[in-house]
Amino acid sequence: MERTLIIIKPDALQRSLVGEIIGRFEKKGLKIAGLKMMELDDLKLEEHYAHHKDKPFFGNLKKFMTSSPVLLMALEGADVIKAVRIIVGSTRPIEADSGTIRGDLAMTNWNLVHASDSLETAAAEIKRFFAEDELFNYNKVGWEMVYEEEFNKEL
Ligand code: FUP
Repeated sequence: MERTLIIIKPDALQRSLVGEIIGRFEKKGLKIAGLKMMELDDLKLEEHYAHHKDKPFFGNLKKFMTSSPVLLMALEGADVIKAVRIIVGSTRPIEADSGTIRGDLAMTNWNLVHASDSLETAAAEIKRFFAEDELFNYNKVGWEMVYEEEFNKEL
């Protein structure tokens, strides 16, 4: 099944929103395939945000993303990349829909979470932050109640 990469950013840690954010993904019915804490450095950020490297805000973005550790998560589920982007909401929290993490909990470019935006990006981002043995395959109780199709395959 598809996987995506989530970064729970320094503002989420500082504002005690880690549980709230992970809870929203869990409640949706997504499986946690990997989870860890890390201090990002400039090198990792220049790789991760390569598309922003020459933008005027990049210096501030690096400063923010290195201001405390972050949590990294690999989430698994059918169409998980799309599902997670919807849960996270638009990049600019002020424009993000109510009900999304950014829409409900953030106001500025300090927008609490990063989520991969395509299959290709997700694969590269998971590889960037997780070693093979940090990603787990396991059966999740209740999984068949979320994934009707998986269940019906067995009938
Ligand atoms: P997203 O995929 O929603 O995380 O959005 P982007 O890759 O476009 O942006 C990455 C991060 O850069 C955002 F989370 C916030 C920051 N950013 C700014 O600080 N200023 C901008 O004008 C655009 C993005």
